[in-house]
Amino acid sequence: MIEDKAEYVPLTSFERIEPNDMQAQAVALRDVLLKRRTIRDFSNEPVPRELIETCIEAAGTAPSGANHQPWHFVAISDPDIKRKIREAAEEEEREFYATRASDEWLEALAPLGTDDRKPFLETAPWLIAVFAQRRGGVEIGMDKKNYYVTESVGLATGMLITALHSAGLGTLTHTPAPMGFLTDICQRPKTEKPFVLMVVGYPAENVKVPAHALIKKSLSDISTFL
Ligand code: IYR
Repeated sequence: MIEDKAEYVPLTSFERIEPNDMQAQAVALRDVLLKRRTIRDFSNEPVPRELIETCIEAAGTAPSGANHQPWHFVAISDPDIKRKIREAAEEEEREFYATRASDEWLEALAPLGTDDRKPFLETAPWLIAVFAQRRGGVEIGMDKKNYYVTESVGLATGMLITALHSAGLGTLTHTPAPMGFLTDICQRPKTEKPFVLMVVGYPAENVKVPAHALIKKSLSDISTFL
């Protein structure tokens, strides 16, 4: 019994849903998630800090390797810092689109219509830089090896996107490559790796999304039941 090896406490938070309601709940959440679109054109309308804080708390509930919670979220609304991030990201992106990206990569991106201009990094009210911690531990101040860091931070980022979307916000999952500049600008330790830069806010009026993004694989494409 694992209970003999470690301290266990009763599970008090699990709530059983009426069997009749379970499918309806699953359908309702699926339909909420089906409405999420990545957007690249943001309104400058402010978003309350408390909403961002709550969504980060939701992200922080993700499962993680050995429960080390190897993530740190830097939420940025300061216009000067957003400008610095835009300038650094655009510099990297100019390199990327001009020389670094392979032809195959550029071909894959063509239907999205992206390029090296990233004005949304200043327009959007919030940027959330997500960092992955190679070392840490179950409590702040520890310096132990973390495990399954990429998987854990990926899960937390997915939950962050879900929380932001369900709170009525639009997002862009942005990965300027390389993202090293975020470590300096956000003043994070070198043992943390920038993972993703989430752009958060309301969509600009009459925003459009690439038709390419509406291609969704079906249940039978993405799953096998044995
Ligand atoms: N980071 C670049 C390129 C880019 C790469 C992928 I993969 C995308 O899905 C979208 C963009 C940019 O942000 O433009």
